[in-house]
Amino acid sequence: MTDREKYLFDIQGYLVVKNFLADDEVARLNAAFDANRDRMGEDGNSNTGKSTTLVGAKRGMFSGMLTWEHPWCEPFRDLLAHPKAVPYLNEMHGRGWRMDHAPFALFARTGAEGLILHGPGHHFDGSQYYVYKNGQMRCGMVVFQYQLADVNAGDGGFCCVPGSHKANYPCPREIVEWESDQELAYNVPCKAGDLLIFNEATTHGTRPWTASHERRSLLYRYSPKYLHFAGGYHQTSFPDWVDELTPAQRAVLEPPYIYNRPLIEDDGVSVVRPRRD
Ligand SMILES: O=C(O)CCC(=O)C(=O)O
Repeated sequence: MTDREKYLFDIQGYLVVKNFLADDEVARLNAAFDANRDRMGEDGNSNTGKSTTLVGAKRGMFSGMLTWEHPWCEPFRDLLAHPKAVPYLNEMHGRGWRMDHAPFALFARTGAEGLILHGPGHHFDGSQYYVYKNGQMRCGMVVFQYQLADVNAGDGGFCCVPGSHKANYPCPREIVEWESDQELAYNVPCKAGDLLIFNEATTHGTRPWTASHERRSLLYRYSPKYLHFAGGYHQTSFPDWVDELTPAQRAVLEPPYIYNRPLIEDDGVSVVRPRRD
């Protein structure tokens, strides 16, 4: 993570890493979704509150991609410990972090609804936070959102209030519901292949999708090694398919604990198991 990236993430609460995925990685992920279109369900997290501006058709959602049959699961498994992502996670969480929730993808067509702004705001929440101490940042859960289609300014999709991971006052309801000060909910432009990283403590949500092309965003969430935010892979025994993963990918699926934990080195491949780190 460069000094520029650290600065931007620190003041904004989010960061765009341009051209993170190569064209062939984007193509493999999109091909997997296209081949499994019938598995798309409705967004289970739909919440527009009492907003009149966020309403629309339900968004599409994919989940369970890690368990799809070969070859479709493969591009999703490759993202678990992507060698380019590992240095960002080591910087944000310190060494030792893990996948939180199962990955899912948000798809939207013109007229799809938005989602109210959320995030802990002024409360200290031990699972969603941002702190800077002793020359280093530490984050609660962070989200890696891979864009598989362009998001132009104003298209809709992910939005956030930049800098709000350091907010002191609660976000007023009319802003949460996108009824006032709409420009505050910044719709972050990206190109297909870009990676948008945001801290879950940054006030964020979704703006209704207005573009004629489809929204395709793929989300992986990571928490520090001692923390689990939501249900998912916090099992004490792994499912059989985990044997097909590399040691680094398996390390990402470990349950929350510290002592004798497998830690992924910055090269994204080597795994070490120090007694304490
Ligand atoms: O990208 C989006 O549409 C919103 C995602 C979101 O709210 C979340 O990941 O918590």
